[in-house]
Amino acid sequence: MKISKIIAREVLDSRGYPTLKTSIVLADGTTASAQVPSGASTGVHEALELRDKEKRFFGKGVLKAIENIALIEKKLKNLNVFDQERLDKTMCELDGTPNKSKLGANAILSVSLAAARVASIAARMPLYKYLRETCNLKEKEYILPCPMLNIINGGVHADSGLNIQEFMIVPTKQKTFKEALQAASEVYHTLKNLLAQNNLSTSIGDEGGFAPKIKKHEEVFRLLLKATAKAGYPNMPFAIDCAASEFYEEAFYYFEGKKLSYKELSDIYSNFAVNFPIISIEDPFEQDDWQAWEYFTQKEGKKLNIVGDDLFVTNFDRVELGIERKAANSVLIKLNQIGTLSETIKVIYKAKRSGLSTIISHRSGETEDSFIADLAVAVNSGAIKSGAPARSERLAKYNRLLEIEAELAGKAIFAKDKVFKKK
Ligand code: 2PG
Ligand code: MG
Repeated sequence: MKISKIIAREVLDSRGYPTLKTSIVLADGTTASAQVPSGASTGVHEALELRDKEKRFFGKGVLKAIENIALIEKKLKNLNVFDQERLDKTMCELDGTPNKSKLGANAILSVSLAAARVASIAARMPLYKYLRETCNLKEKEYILPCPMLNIINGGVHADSGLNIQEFMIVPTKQKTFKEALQAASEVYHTLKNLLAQNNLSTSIGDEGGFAPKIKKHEEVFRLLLKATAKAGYPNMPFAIDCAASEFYEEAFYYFEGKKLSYKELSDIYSNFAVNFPIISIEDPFEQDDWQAWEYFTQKEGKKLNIVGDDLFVTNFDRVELGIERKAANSVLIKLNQIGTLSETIKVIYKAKRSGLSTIISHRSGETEDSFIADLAVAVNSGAIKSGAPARSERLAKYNRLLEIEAELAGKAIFAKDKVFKKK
């Protein structure tokens, strides 16, 4: 089936900043669109998100990226929409730069995702099934990912003053995705009441988690312990995303008002993991502080999931280097860090083949597009993080997974704790 038209528009994301919504029309009139998310704690090695840098929207307009869609349309018109790899490769070649800085990774990704979605409709398949078939994935069963829900927001996602960006609950003990989401929602609302009782703010950050002004990270963990117990889920594990590049400067980490070496910071993380049920730590160190990553993975990698986000930026070469150096044991996967679906899938399977687990992730700036839910099921990622169980741009992904689980009734397994080192 041939592509006949590509149309892009500037729409607003969950933070109220511009992003692209791109539609593809096929020769028989079938049409579908995709929207692109945007990060705040972006890694320096990510593909380039093209912004206008003009007066409108404080420089964040995406009209130049939209103009580039016309160039992409010229190249992709009349190509077979079922040949995802060729479409992605053609766009990469047209761009010609290592970080997609000519056309913009946002422009390219919007087309890449819209192509997969419209092709799935043309093929009369649910998106997760289409992705599995078209990308030649050899997975046999379907695994519903375990959600990792960010219910306290810190770092650059909120003004809570906390260094750690995300405090997540991970409902690994439930039998189904549906039960896991229910448990998370009950903990979330219990936490809200606890915060209010303690005269702490219940306003929320970018990913729907609460953003109370708390100075000590330990206090947050204690609140989470109380909330999970009170809600009736005393064994629910936690995960954190430190996004440490944000509090690093010239070889030191500025954490809770102290200047720390990576070894000192490692000890703090190790203590957190001894005192609280933490099973996963993302970006504990700066994106190029390889020796810190190696040291910590050597020390804790058998017990904890150590997740590279800014470290790997969903980039094949960086993941390969990370595997060689044993710098982490898990890879965070974000489509817009690299810019095409095919490259993302290549990275996922590189990680899997090397024994690293994968977590499919949203961005802090999101839209109602639920593509990552289907992707997580297609590749059996085992885990997904999409923020709190609140705000529709976060729920779009979780709700889509509810739908997929129901559709696959009896044929899908819930990942639970399979992807985590610590049970
Ligand atoms: C992260 C993400 C998503 P951002 O650091 O993992 O939670 O944040 O999109 O701002 O990079
Ligand atoms: Mg992160």
